[in-house]
Amino acid sequence: MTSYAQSVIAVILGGGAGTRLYPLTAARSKPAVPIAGKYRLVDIPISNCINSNINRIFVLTQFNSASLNKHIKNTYLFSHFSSGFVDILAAEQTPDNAGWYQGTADAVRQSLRHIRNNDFEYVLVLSGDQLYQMDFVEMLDNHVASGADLSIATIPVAAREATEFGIMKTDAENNITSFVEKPKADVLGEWVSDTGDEMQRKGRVYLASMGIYIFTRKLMNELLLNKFPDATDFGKEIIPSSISSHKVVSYQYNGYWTDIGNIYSFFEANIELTSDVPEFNLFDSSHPIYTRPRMLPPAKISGTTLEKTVIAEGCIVLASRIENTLMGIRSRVGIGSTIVNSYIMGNDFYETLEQMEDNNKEGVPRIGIGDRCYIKNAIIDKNVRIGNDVRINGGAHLENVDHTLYTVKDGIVVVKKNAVLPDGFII
Ligand code: ADQ
Ligand code: ADP
Repeated sequence: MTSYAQSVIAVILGGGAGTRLYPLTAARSKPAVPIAGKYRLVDIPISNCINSNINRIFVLTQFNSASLNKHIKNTYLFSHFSSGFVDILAAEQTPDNAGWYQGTADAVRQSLRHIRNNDFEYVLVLSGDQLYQMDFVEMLDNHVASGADLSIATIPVAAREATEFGIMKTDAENNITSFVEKPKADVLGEWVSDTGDEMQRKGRVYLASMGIYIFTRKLMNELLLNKFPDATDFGKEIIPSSISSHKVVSYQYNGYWTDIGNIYSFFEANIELTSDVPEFNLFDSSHPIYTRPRMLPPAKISGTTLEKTVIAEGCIVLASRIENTLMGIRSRVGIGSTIVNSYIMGNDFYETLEQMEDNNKEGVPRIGIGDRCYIKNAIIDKNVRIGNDVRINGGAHLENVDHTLYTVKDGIVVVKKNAVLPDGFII
């Protein structure tokens, strides 16, 4: 069977202003946000591409952080004999452009001059903030076989989520006949689709856009440059306006897929990885998730009761109890501490004994989490220093707040990168 993967350029939308994942995006670009203990957000779409034999990939980002560059450069090294690359295209000032990408379509439009230097037939547009393992080859085959100009990957969702997505209706041949971006709850009744028996039983009767698009090259140029040269968004403008004039096809996907673009969904998706059989399967050797190899030592644990806990390499754990928690690379937890329902991102480095001694003299806690701490419903960003007897009790009882050291969003406490929480600190 012919593979069309060689004719595809993938474009990963690396993030807008980054407010929804704040404070995780305060000091780094969104694609560089750590996820699942040892990966970065951008590893998910890149791995899906590589596993689908699509290896020419652009990552569009608002700013080009040193950490994103280092990660991409050190991870995605293709052989000299391959045409593969992963290139970061940061929004840039040019004589006819003020700077930032104004939206998803504007980001792709501004990047066309780089994308166009390649030989390709199809452009695969992906979001940078979703957790899923999808084979794009099937979607591509469907795109070609159906003669589509534009294909949109779709997933059935329930009413609760339908207002956050682009919702569409299709005809018997899966052609999209109408599309509304993020409909209000009171009009949802008009948007019910036949999504199949199994989905219907679960109440998932709305066909949502996954924000994953395949454009034929000709249509991409036509829409972005000629027809809608001022449109900034795919979901709000380009897609609703192109349905009537072009063949726009729905490719329904029924696997696990979740948007992780805000703190609540990001937290949930990470904690879900600690369940007995997580829906996102990191142990699937046919769809591995790639990341930077770090050559870290194995994790060392002593005196700890572990319940549904995922521990990355390089950790040193002396806690008394850890439950429903994801511990990222090089995490350190002191004696007698308890951690429940939390994502500890870990650390970028170990301290030397001299550094620890110097810090101790100045009353600065060691990197990681100290002794006798209690942490619940929290995300602890990288390189945080939490002293002894610190209590962080996240939950619905907390109001949203943005403190210099931490943020509370939807009951989840996010301790900011590099924050220092002195002994006895209480949230
Ligand atoms: P949203 O995710 O709400 O809906 P949007 O905010 O446009 O749409 O983001 C799409 C992707 O592009 C995200 O990964 C985001 O980070 C990135 N992005 C946003 N602005 C960007 C910019 N200026 N530069 C670079 N990247 C940017 C979209 C569709 C819906 C669909 C959902 C599915 O519009 O129809 O249902 O995705 O998640
Ligand atoms: P983030 O994960 O938040 O994006 P970066 O990738 O920018 O962080 O930073 C990680 C790198 O920074 C690590 O590889 C580490 O080498 C280096 N680093 C950061 N802080 C320190 C420090 N205090 N001492 C030594 N190395 C550090």
